[in-house]
Amino acid sequence: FIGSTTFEVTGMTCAHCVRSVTEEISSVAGVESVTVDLATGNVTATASQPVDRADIAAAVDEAGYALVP
Ligand code: 9UX
Repeated sequence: FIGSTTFEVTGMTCAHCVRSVTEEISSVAGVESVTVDLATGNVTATASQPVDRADIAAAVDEAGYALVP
């Protein structure tokens, strides 16, 4: 994706979860900002260069959570 995209992430239950997911996704090359809504699991990421969705999924997995397909 490029621009702004919203993903759904399951398993986040606290502010530490939000921090972990935010940091992992932020480390993906090309990602410029990450916003997480804990209540809904919605994660909005922005990128100014193409980012592969699979890299986001891998980052979410690395943090210990799951990206809804
Ligand atoms: Mo958010 Mo935890 O936990 O073990 S980081 S519930």
